[in-house]
Amino acid sequence: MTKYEKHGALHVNNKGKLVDHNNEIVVLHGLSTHGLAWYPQYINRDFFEQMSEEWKVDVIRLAMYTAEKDGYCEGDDENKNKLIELIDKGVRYATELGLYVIIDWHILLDSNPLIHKDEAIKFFELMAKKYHAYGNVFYEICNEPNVDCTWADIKEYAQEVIPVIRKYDEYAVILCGTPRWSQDVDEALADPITIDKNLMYVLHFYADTHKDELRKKFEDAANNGLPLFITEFGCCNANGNLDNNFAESDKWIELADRYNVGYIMWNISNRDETSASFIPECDKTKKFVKEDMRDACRWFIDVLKDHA
Ligand code: IDC
Repeated sequence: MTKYEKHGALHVNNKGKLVDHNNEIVVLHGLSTHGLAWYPQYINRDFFEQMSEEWKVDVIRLAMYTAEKDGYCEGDDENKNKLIELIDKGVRYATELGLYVIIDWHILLDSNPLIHKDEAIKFFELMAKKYHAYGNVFYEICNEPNVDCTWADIKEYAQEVIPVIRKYDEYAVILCGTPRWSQDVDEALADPITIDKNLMYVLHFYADTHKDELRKKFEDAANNGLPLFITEFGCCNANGNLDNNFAESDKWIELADRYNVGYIMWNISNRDETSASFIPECDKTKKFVKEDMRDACRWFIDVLKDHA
């Protein structure tokens, strides 16, 4: 039985934990796609089934870039429709297989979510209209605000996007990125968003770059009841490449587990980079075996199995 089959729709309780209707804590673990436009081939049912049944993934994050490479806000309507269809497929397979699924508005090059706020509002209105009856869908409204984007900017954006989602979808959990590539959860803690209770704040780490200093921020926020979700992490450098650091990765896993915070690994692709799940020579899209995988993917499957 999958976690979704067991626990159904989740919400954030008054202690900042993700819980089911019995107030039982539910911690989700899974994988993130690379950009949907970059690697659409991995959105297939057989692979989702393997992730669920063999790898013990509970949640899949559908990362849709807004700016980079056929990003949602850069391309034409045809491109938009292609991306919407991919999300639809991803949500459908996840639902059929009893998985939770995150629809991720993946800002990055467009460092401030206010840049594409109007597009985001239209997008999330459409998503919420489509998926409001699904208990397994989460909305991640801005991946990683960065450079000079402030918490005030993010808050302004969130306060406009959240009510649009809530107009159609009363219950889904909403995930909100934080400043400096989703690290500065201390700023969210100091000045939280108060218009919605079913909201979690996003922290991302790349274990060979982000160490004790970021773990301290995580811990302070968690100890103060801030709802946290690690919707993206890597074992390597923050550029998604260079060396893995499994000793630091283990410290992060231990910490997240201690606070019952879920985590999702970047990325499902065979791109020539350390954070990719599969080696570049592997052009399969399903039925993966150990030899197809990079080190971090193998490491994470062991983590997932330990947690299942
Ligand atoms: C990276 C991809 C890489 C791509 C790049 C685009 O791994 O293939 O060329 O984005 O700019 C993040 C981002 C995530 C990054 C990842 C690694 O959310 O989009 O993916 N990363 O750099 N935050 C920290 C690291």
